[in-house]
Amino acid sequence: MTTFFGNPGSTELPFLADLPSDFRYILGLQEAVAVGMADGFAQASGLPTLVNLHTAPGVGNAMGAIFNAQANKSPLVLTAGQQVRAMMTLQANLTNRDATAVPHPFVKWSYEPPRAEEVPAALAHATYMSTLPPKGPAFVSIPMDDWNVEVDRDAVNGAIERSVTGRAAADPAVVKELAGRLAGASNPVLVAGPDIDAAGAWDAAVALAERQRLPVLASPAPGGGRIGFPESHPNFQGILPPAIGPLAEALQGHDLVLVLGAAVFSYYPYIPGPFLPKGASLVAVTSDPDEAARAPVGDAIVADVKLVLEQLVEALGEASRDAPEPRPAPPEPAPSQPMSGTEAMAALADAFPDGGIVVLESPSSTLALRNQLRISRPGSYFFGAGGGLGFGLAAAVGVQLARPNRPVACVIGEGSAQYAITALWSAVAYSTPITFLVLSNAEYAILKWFAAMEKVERAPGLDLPALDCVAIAGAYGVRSRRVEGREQLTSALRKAFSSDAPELIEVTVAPGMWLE
Ligand SMILES: Cc1ncc(C[n+]2csc(CCOP(=O)(O)OP(=O)(O)O)c2C)c(N)n1
Repeated sequence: MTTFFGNPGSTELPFLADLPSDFRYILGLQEAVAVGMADGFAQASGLPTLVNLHTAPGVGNAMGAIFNAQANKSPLVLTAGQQVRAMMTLQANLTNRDATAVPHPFVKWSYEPPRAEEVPAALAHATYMSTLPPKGPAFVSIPMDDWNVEVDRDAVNGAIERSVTGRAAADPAVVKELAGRLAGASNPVLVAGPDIDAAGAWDAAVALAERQRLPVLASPAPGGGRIGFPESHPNFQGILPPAIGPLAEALQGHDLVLVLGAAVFSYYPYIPGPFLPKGASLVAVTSDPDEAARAPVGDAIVADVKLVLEQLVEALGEASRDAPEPRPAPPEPAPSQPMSGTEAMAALADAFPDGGIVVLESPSSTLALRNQLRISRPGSYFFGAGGGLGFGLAAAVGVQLARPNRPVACVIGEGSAQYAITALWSAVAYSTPITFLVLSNAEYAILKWFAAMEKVERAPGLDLPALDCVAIAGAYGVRSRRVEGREQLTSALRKAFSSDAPELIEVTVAPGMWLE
């Protein structure tokens, strides 16, 4: 936890005094950015990550990002400064009188130690809580005078120098039964979810799919922050739609649906229908007891998805059923002026470097990116599962800090970019050579799409004329340029990917939704 994030105030300064030289403090200019950067860092590194916020207003500013971190199952240790203990009861300026209540319900645990001597143990507790499944944020409020109190090292070492692990295997009898169901099914399908990536289980998922000749679908794009299966693999068949009726429709013909590392399901919008096609049954494997409990249909096994996959691979032989037909390559998008989101994503695919990582927050082009890019390496895709805008720009900085040797592309709508725009400053300050690709369509395209579906007419506030991201980025010190057309875009992207500084490219895309 030697890299940590924050935005300081007077109540946090004692914590920051005399940092050891091997600690790195990453400053975010607004708390949504500090937490978003930490979220990206925690997910890309797999490590618990500390964020220090400024008492009540700092935590308040961060709430949307904390919600996202919970949805992303990001192991964040959130701390906030607090007034000195001697002035808390009289509620001196900056006192957060109900500090532990503020971050609820988006944290797993929230605490203010009753004595300074217990701060180390509380931080250890929060750290272990954040990393136990389901991973997520935990919070500690720390009165500012606690940092100068001497503690007995022996007394706190017991709480700190421990290992606490939470990877649990499933009951072997349950896995055996599941293996039997899979072997006996006539047309099973695997649904790959984000926790396969977080658990490091790509190889095991591929082994199971290949051995059992399973078609594989990705869990719905919203609600799934990571990719759990190589999208160019011949068994991969596409992404499930997120609404109830269409999702069941997409599973038509399958008698067993095996969901790995995803909730069942993160539905939206509301299009009612049966949860499963007739004759189908479902089994979900998840490390999250709440996901298991709240599913509207199917059985669930609460366990580490990688361990269960490995147990299944061991229990099952080669299936004799036919492997699925590989899906065709993405269609070449028709050129248009301005280009479509699909064409922009095709340009990104042309320029995309080996080992590249995408951080995505471009609502109208989410599916276009998935279909055109077909990401096929683990740890290469991060999307805000909670749906709160502001994740993308900030998380990209954290991802790049955690993965300094991999090229990172942040693909973002010009509307979405505004929610955490000051992350551009951090990108420059900490020399993260991110390629920011801003898709500019002068509107909130996805909301217009929703408005049509919800039969909402004449809603105000859905147009974004005259937003100039090149000028904004320039003010934060990011080299930036506007391009038009696929050729210019591809060449600008290639240059940006090979640059050792952050670069921003803004491209005009046509209004509308891009699903292919
Ligand atoms: C914090 C937050 N506020 C508002 C929204 C609602 N919202 C969802 S998508 C969207 C528009 C995004 O615009 P842009 O990034 O330009 O993408 P486009 O839809 O045009 O592709 C908004 C405002 C949200 N998801 N999160």
